[in-house]
Amino acid sequence: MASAPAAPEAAPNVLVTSSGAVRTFTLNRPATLNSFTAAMHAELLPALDAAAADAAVRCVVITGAGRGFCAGQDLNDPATSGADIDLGAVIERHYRPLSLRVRSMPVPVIAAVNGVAAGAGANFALCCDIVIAARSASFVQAFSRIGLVPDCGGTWLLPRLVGRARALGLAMTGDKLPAEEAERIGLIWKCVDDAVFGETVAALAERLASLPSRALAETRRLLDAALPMDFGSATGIEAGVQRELGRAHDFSEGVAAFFAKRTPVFRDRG
Ligand code: T3D
Repeated sequence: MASAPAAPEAAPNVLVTSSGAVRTFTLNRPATLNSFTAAMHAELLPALDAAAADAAVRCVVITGAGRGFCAGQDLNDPATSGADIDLGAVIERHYRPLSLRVRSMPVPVIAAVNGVAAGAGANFALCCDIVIAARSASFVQAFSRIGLVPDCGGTWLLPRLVGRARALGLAMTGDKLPAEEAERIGLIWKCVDDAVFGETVAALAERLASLPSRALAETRRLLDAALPMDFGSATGIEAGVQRELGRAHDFSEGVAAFFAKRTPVFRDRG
């Protein structure tokens, strides 16, 4: 008896590719500007966990398929509609673990913002260590337009990145901020012409992958931890971490390479 034709496989919501030590995650729901669904979350978080656990990965890149980066929560997803809707549970189940995961990766994380980033999509990008955007991209704190507050870390990130006045302006109006302006006000690291976006991201990722991953992850951790501290406490923590890094491979390798006038080969990872 002839077997039934195999059902067509659904496209993955997140494409995962590797090039050398760089792992790239491409949000892959272009018809809705890569907005998040429960299914996409179910692919993305374990994939990030796997990258964190893989010693061969030394830099992570997150980007979007098609003309958008990510339009935040998919407003058609069943989790966000219905009488017994509990958005707090959605945040606790998906966005909070995702933002915490990104901010505790043992390697640097680049948000390569190829197009519009809105709502939780914008703040997901801002959670990353380095945000690089194509000139045609934009950032939208879309929450106020639908009666919500910034999530995915937005309330913490925005005032720290751009100050209270701009944070409130962006969050209350929900206005679209062009990438060039986002760079000018310090919301993101850099905005580059669309024509060179891909190659610029690839070069940056490769460069970050060659740097001492453990020291880079500790740098992020200390910068975040120092924000609410006084100067004395922050310098005390610097001393403790520097003590540990000073005993690790990458420090002796970096110094040896400096004197030998050669490129260092780093290998430590948090
Ligand atoms: O669970 C919870 O709700 C709590 C968590 C909340 C976190 C959040 O992220 S809340 C914020 C949710 N996001 C938004 O409100 C953004 C909604 N989208 C927009 O405002 C605009 O689409 C953009 C400013 C991002 C881009 O505008 P534009 O003109 O470039 O594109 P478009 O035509 O509006 O969108 C293109 C298509 O994507 C369109 O579908 P169509 O008409 O071609 O069939 C549009 O409906 C769809 N789309 C865009 N964003 C979403 C979406 N579909 C579902 N959910 C979306 N968020």
